[in-house]
Amino acid sequence: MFDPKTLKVYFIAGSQDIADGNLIRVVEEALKAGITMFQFREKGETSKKGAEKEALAQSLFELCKQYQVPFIVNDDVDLAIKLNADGIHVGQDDRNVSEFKDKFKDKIIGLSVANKSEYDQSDISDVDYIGTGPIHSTNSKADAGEEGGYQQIENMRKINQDIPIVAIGGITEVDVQPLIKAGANGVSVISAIAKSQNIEQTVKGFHKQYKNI
Ligand code: TZP
Ligand code: MG
Repeated sequence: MFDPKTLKVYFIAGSQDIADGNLIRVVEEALKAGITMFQFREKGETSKKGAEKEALAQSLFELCKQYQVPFIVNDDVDLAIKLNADGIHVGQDDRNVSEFKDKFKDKIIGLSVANKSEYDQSDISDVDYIGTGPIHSTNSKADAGEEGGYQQIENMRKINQDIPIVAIGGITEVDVQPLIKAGANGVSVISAIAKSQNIEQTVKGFHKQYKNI
């Protein structure tokens, strides 16, 4: 059974998101500080490909195991299967969940669902959580679409009262409480952690926000 608490401080990153490219160091610091899930999202022109990508994924997966934090692969279903990763996250334009769900029976399946029309065209019966955003503007994804604010989460929560929802897009710790009030189960971030000058403080700052809810 998927535990929605793993969505609380969900860190997403690829080497393209790290100033000096040292993703392993950043993920290790984030794990030490208490991230609750990690998604390997190696994307774009400068990203690693092929064997190099696989080796990086393997190293990050091993690190996540040490901290007992689920390791999720973005988009690359074949890589997730090959590594026996803890889960996969796909978007609306990626492979359809129905094509691979049988290979992820005891694993985590995440799907990006931004609005009602995307929700209506998605079969969420095998999906463990949905990612909804962008809440704010973001520099981390070129085609992120229009920002929906906290209302976007409220709208999604009205459509489905049960599905675990993680908010995404330009999120910092000040957003945690309003997003949880709007119906999210957690927050997912790239730059807040990837570009932080003090990863420990940033991750702990996110956790603190959940204390007064
Ligand atoms: N999907 C919607 S917004 C986004 C993704 C992957 C990027 C989130 O990154 P950041 O830096 O936390 O805005
Ligand atoms: Mg995708």
